[in-house]
Amino acid sequence: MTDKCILIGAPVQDGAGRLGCEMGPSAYRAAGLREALTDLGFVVEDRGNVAPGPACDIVHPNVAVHHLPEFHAWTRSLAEAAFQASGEGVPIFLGGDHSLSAGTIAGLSRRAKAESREFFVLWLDAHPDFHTLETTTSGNLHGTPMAYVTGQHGFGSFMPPLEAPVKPENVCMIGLRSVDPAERNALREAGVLVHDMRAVDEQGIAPLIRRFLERVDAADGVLHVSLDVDFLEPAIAPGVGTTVPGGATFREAHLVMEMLHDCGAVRSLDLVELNPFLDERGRTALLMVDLAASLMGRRILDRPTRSF
Ligand code: B3U
Ligand code: MN
Ligand code: MN
Repeated sequence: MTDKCILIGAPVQDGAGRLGCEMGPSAYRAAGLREALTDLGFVVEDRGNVAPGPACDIVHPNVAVHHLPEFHAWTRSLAEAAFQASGEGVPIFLGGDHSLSAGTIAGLSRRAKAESREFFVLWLDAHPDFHTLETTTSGNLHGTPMAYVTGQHGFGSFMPPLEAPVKPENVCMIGLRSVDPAERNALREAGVLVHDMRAVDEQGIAPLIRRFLERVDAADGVLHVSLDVDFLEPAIAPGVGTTVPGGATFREAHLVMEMLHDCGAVRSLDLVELNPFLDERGRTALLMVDLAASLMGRRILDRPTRSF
């Protein structure tokens, strides 16, 4: 990792079913993200919040779909911001609902391609967010970014073209416990590596992560981590619109972050779905900041590096 972290606010909330994620970037700042990273020895540049690109008129035949022009506009501006920042340091995107990852991942994958590096994504979430514009029934576009960035069917004429679609087999999803039938079929057909909470319970989270990181390492790949608040057990992370019981514990989540740091391949991070309106005295924002600090190298005791 470089010694520079770039904070980029992405106050996107149109992809979610309720308001509030727009306040996420401010909550991370108030929770001391910059200070936590500075304490770890990073040079931190806060670029403020990104604005959406120019609006365009697009309507999809699936009448459930809402805020598609906004999704398009955010995806354009975030892809550009991600591409630029990833050439200069480790960008951390402060969400914002998960639709923002359509843009960040599109830009980061383009960066990896420009540098001739294999690109991998670790998706930590209760949901796979693998709906297409045709299969979503809620119409909430935070349920679609992984389908978009892996080039699934039907985005072509509605969304910005992808310069570097992500290979589905380079995506690992962990923490799933709310998967719609259309998503289940599409994940299987696309060949995404998926681990639900049953797999975590049966096998433990460390072996699942380790196996994936060994693949990233063998390919000398670069890794993007997309962390949805609802990956976590709602009892410890209540500040999110879509709580699903049975999430990752405090200890599992920190262990994942520590292993990610030790693998040395992480180049970028999304922190998404924080809804400060639903939080309790900032505790979810503070936990997400602590997890980011673990990923960026905060330790209880020294350990040999590359001990994943
Ligand atoms: N799959 C459902 C629920 C959902 C997806 N992502 C979130 N919720 N946060 C949907 O609406 O697409
Ligand atoms: Mn999500
Ligand atoms: Mn989710």
